[in-house]
Amino acid sequence: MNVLLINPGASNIYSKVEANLPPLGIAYLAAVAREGGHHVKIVDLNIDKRALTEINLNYFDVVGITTDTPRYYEALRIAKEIKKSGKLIVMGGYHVTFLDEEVLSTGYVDIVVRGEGEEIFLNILNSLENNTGLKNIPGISYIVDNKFIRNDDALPPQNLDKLPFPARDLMPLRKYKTTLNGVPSANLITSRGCPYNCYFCASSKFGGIKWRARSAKNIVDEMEMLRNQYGYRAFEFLDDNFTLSKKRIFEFADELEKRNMTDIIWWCFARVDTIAKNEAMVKRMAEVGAYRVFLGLESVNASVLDNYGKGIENNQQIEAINILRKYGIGIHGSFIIGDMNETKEMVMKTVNFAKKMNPQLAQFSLLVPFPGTQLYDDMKKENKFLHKDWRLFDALHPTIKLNNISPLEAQKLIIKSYRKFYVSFSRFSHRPKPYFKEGMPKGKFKMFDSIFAPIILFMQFRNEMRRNSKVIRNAANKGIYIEPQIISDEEKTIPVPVKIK
Ligand code: B12
Ligand code: SF4
Repeated sequence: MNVLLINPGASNIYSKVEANLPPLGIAYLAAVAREGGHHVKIVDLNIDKRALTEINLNYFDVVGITTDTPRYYEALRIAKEIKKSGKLIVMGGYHVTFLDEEVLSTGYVDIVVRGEGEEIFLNILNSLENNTGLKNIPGISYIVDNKFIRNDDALPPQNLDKLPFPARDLMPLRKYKTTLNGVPSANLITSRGCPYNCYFCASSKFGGIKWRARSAKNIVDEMEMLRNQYGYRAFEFLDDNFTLSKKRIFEFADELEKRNMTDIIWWCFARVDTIAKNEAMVKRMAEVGAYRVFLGLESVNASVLDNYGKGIENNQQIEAINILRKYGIGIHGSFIIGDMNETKEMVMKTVNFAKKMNPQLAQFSLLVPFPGTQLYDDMKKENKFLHKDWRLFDALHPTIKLNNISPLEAQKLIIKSYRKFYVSFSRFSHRPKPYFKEGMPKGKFKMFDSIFAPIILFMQFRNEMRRNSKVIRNAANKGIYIEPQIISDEEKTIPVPVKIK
C-alpha cells in the first residue's frame, strides 16, 4: 500500500513560537508500516505549510492523520479536503481515541484508531491489501451501512524494544529548530503508559496503567544512532514518566558511560515524588548530562493537589526542587490553575510559590477537561462546559465553569501568572540571558537573546490569548455560556456532523 501520514499544523501560540518537534507518533507508524512492506510518506504541516498542495494524492491508497484536541478541526478540514479524492482516511491520537463516534459522524474519516497505533495501523494496511475486512482488527472504530462499529480494544505494544526506531529519515529533520542550551536537540520516547491516573490526564486510560519501558540499551542505541548519523548532542525524553524506575536510570547512566556518550545533555519529564525520594538517582542523572527536568508541580494548595489526584505533597515539591538544584539540574515547573473550588487568592498563592522557588522556566496552564479524563466525564455530567470549541482547549483559554472564578477572571489570571513570574526586576537581575531562548529557533528569534525577552514573549503570549477570546468574553457577559460560537471565518470550514443510526 502507498501511505501518506499527515501531521496537521497548529495555529496557536505553539506555532507562533515554533515549538515544533518531529511528530514521533506517525514516525513510529511509518517505521512499522515500512517494515511490513508498505511505502510511506510523512508530511508535517507545521514545517512544510504548503506540502499538501504539492503532493499527487492519486499516488496514495491510504491517508493517516494524527491529531490532538486543539488541532482536531484542522485535522478534519484536511480530511474533508482529501476525501474529495476518494482516499481512505484513518485518524488517530488522543482526541479521537476517546471521541471515535463523534469523529466518524462527520463523514470525513473512515477509520478511527484507538490508542497506540503501530500494530493496529499495520493490520489495517495488510487487511486492505489482502481484502480481509476490518472485523477482526482490534482497536478500530468505523461505520458500515450507516452503523457505528467499535471493535474490541487492542493491547498496546508490550515490548517496546521490539519496535523499530521512528522513521526520522522520512521527516525534514533539519527544519526542526528546537535546541537545548543552544544545542540542536532530538526527541525520543522511552516508555509508555502511566500508573497514576491523575484526574485531569488521559495518559493512564490511553496507554494503560502498566508502565512499559524500553531497556537502557535500546534507548542508548537510538541516541547513539542520532548522534552518529545526524550529529545530535542534545536529547528530549518526551515520555510522561522517564524517571519512574530508579533502576532503569542507573542502567541508562552506566550504558551512556560505557559507550562514551557523556558529551551530551538531555531533558525529561518527571514526577515530583520520583525526584524527591531518589537523591542518588538525581546525582547519577546529573553525572550523565541531565540538563533540565520538567516537573509537574501543579499547585501549592493541598486541596487542589488532592482534587487533581496527583498523589504528591508540598514538602515533596520543595524537596524535589532542592535536590535538582543541588546537582545543578535546571527546572521547568508546570502549574495547573483553575480547580473547580479554587479562588483567585489560591491561584496567586501558587504563583507566589513559583516565584519563590524560581525555577528556570514556569508554565501556567488552565485546567482543561481533555476527552478521556475523569475530569471530562464529570464536567459533561455536571454540564460545566463553557463551550466545545476544541481549538481553545490549549490550556490557555477557559473551557469550564468554575465555582469561584469567572471565565474572564481565569483568562486574566493566566496572563497575570506569566506576568508576575517572568516580568519582574528580580528575574532580570538574576538572569541577564533569560531561558526563553531554549526551544527557540536560532537566529530568527534574535530578540530572545535580549534582556527584554520576557517582555516580548509575554506580549506575544498575551496577544495570542486575546485573539480568540471572544468566546470567553461572551461567556463572561452572559454569565453562563454553553453553545459553541463561530469565532472566525476558519470555523466555517468545520464539517457539520451527520447523524449515525
Ligand atoms: C511533545 C508533546 C507536545 C509538543 C509537540 C506536539 C507534537 N505534535 O509532537 C508541544 C510542546 C508543541 C505540545 C503542546 C501541547 N500539548 Co502536548 N504533548 C507532547 C507529548 C509529551 C509527546 C508527544 C509524543 O511524541 N508522543 C509519542 C508518540 C509515540 O505518541 P502519539 O503521538 O500519541 O502517537 C501514538 C498514538 O496516539 C497513535 N496515533 C497518533 N496519531 C495517529 C495517526 C494515525 C493515522 C494512527 C493510525 C495512529 C495514531 O499511534 C501513535 C503510535 O503509538 C505528549 C504526551 C505523550 N507522552 O505522548 C503530550 C500531549 C500530546 N500534549 C497534550 C496537550 C494537552 C498539549 C497542549 C494542548 C497543552 C500543553 N500545555 O501542553 C499543547 C497544544 C499543542 C497544539 N497542538 O496546539 C496532551 C494531548 C491531549 C489531547 N487530548 O489532545 C498530551 C497527550 C499530554 C497529556 N497526557 O495530556 N505537546
Ligand atoms: S499527569 Fe503525569 S502522573 Fe498523572 S496520569 Fe498524567 S502522565 Fe501520569
